[in-house]
Amino acid sequence: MCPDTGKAEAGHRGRKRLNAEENERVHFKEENKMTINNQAVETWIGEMAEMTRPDRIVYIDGSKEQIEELRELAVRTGEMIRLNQELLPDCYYYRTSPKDVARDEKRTLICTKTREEAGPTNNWTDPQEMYAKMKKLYQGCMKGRTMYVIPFSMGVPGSPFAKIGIELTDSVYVVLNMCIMTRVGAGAVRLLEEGADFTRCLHSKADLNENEKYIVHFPEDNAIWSINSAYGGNVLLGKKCLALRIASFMGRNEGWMAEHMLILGIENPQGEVKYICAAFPSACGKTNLAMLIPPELYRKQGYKVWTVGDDIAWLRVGEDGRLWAVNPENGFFGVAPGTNDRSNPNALATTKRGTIFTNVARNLDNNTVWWERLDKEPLVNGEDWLGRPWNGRESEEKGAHPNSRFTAPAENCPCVSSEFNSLTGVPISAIVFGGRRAKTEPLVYEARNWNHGVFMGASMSSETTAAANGAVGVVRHDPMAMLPFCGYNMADYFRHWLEMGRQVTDPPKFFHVNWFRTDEEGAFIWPGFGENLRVLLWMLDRCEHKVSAVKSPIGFQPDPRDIDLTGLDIAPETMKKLLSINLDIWKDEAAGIETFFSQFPDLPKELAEELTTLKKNLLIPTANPRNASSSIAV
Ligand code: SAT
Ligand code: MN
Repeated sequence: MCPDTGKAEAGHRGRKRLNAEENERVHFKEENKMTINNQAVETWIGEMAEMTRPDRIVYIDGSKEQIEELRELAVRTGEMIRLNQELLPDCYYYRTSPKDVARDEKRTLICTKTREEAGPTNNWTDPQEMYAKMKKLYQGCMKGRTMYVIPFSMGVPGSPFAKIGIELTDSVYVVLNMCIMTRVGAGAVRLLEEGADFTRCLHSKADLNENEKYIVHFPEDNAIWSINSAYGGNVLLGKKCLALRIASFMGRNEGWMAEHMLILGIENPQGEVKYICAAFPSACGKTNLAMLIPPELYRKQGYKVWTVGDDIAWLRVGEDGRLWAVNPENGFFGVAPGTNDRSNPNALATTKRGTIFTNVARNLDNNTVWWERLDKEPLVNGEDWLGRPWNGRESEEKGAHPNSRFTAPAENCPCVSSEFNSLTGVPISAIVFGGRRAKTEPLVYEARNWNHGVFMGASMSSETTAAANGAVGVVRHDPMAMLPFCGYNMADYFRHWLEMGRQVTDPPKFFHVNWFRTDEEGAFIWPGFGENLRVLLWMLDRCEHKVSAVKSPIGFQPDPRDIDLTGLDIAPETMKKLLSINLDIWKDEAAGIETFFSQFPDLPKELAEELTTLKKNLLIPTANPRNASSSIAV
């Protein structure tokens, strides 16, 4: 932004005035001053600065030096704590305000011109009304602060999948997280200078007033405004806000899909890799599945699992008629509690360098971090996530918040895929839907075809978790795990899925899984974690037509003998139980799906037909009794 490059007036005026007021508390080296030669960018930054009135504006280039200066600044101001640099090099610790610990779905809005465009599952307000309300809140909110300008790319810059954003924020924590989670700097700037459109992301922590907290999407303007929060999902605007809500809207208009899915590759002993996408709601084990370590038996045979992504997949139909996926992120924002050497050694290894830990407990003996189930040794001389002295042997309360997180660079991950930075992505063989269901859902079943797969995703339910504010453990419908992340009317979203199915000539197969089925005592029956590979391998065998399946009222199921249990202490009867379907429970499930669907006046007819088929298969009388045959449609 140097004055002699002849940029837009508004931007320059704003910038000059701000420079005059510049406060020299932080000194950034001259070479870190960037330019973004794009008039729309300049004008927008000028307008936002005019409204929020920061003392100074700093452009983020993503360089190591600049990141280091910001870390030092955060330590000096007390915003972050530098952790033990021998044990955890370049790792930092951060606490949010105690009431700002998760995504806030009630305060997240989709502001399209009409309410109908946002649909019945999203919070909606008229965009002009919301802009007016928020402009008042943003007025002067950065006075005395620095506004950071973060040009970033979701996806590898230059890939046909990539989308560019610029986030303006007054939070150093946000800058440092964005530098891990997205590709910040030169690549994005180059595309902006070539005239790329960009998502206008504005964030201010303001005064963290929870009554004025808003995370607002204006999909028609390609803009996101967030205020009064400093928690990840509400403020790292490249993530859920851009890469899911705004991207799902773009995808519908441009013919691709943005999904809440992990992407993993399974390499067989012959060295062939097949890729799977899987959608699970937040905090249901996506990171663990994405970084799965094969059980020893399989490792010895030569099986390997490679991580492409743990949270978000962007999907396009390739020239070959297959579905191709990229992970638009560059890091992992994973749930810390429960991550350990047994559950996910790869994730743990990923957090050992360059990681920001948020709301975990701190070990005061060695200035490292701790969380529930990290190890068997409870932390004795610690500080809990609220900063209070904490002794895990004595305290009844948790040391780490259940939604405490690590923000870790993907490049640290021991099993990161060689395709992680691929411009074209990876071809997808199977799409998996799943959630936490204690009883209803069997371990695994397969859809009959694409439309049935879409129905499977659209009718998904899961128990709520600590990833969002509100009650935990309540079963709710969460289609494709996108209920909190779909940026437009969910009925249109289902329609878009069905339309994509018409374009894919070599489609993946669809499966539904449930790792969380419990016995009479409430204990999980299936061991989960690495053992889940056994179920994934059955799926791949199905994709390659190597194994048959059994017809059931809800889809194809494995013959229990076809899931390899070698080396596992699971009796064949237990496997039968895991795969069993209770028809009475399923009749209730079908009624629940019908009620959920009834809120969409223009539900695609294909989904209504799939529901009718399910009801027929469950022998529920349907409107036309002549159709209620006892034959199972599979
Ligand atoms: O807080 S995030 O939305 O980024 C993580 C999640 O809830 O999946
Ligand atoms: Mn997620």
